[in-house]
Amino acid sequence: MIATVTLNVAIDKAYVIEKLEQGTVMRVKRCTNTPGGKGLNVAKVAKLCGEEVLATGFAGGFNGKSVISMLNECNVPNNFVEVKNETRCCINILSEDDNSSTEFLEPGAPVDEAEVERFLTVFEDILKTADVITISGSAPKGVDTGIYGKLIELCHKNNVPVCLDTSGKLLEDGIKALPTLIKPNTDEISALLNVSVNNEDDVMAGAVKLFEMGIPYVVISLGSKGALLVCGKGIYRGMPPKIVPVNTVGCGDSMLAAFAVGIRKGLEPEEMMREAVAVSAANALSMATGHFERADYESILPGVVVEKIK
Ligand code: TA6
Repeated sequence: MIATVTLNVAIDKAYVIEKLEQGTVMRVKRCTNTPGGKGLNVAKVAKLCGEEVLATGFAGGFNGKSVISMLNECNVPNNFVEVKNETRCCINILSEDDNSSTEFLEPGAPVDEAEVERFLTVFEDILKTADVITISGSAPKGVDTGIYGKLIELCHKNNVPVCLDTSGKLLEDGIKALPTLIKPNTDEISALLNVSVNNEDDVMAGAVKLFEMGIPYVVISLGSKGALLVCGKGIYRGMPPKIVPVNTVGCGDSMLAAFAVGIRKGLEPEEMMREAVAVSAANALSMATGHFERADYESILPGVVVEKIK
């Protein structure tokens, strides 16, 4: 079972409009509401990959109840700590004229110490049955930036592999506990290592440095250019076939989900990379965040190229 941690759950609202024009009244052509927050995208995608999942974190208010009922409707098992403040919304404006995606991510309402303590108790219980843990995204106010490091240490104590996908101080503090896998983007590598990252050589050098710090799998998502993986068996590069994306929100989360599935299955790095690139690209063909159609995945998979660079 893959348990996904989302401390900052959201209702993801995607609005399709013709053209984004500031200072005007825009009529939305289509809108979708899906359970959001990076970790919930991971849970949804891991389930679509055929895995048993359990989503956990904080959920509060009417929005929190609505997220839980949407997860129950799509049969995503969950065990959230109910908090008193309202779960946030994240808006994604999809403009048809230029195919752009503009996201507005609310910070999320604060949680208090007692709620954090309740979560840690729930998390330690989940560790008794989880095969892999994923920890994704931002955290609400009231949560110390060392929280992910604390969760990772609990995973190590229980011999459960743990994948971390976050940014800023949460990532900087989290990697000190040496998670099994991280998936930083190029800006996050630059901030973590205090180096400039201007080309793929810089990206690879940064990923190798993070691997040499003791993180067994370092994945760098390169968007439409695929992904890079540095691990104990070498350096791999995965490339998707050319596709016309519909909504790229959730692609990074989909990639993380596929790597977590690969770790749970004990796949070889090459296989892990192939699956992750195909799942991430298939997510880009779906309007909903953290979703892919099996047919899209199956049509993309044969076109994925994975090469062992070192
Ligand atoms: O990556 C996409 C996404 O998960 C959206 O679904 C939206 O919920 C946002 O990112 C949340 O990001 P955060 O880092 O705040 O969890």
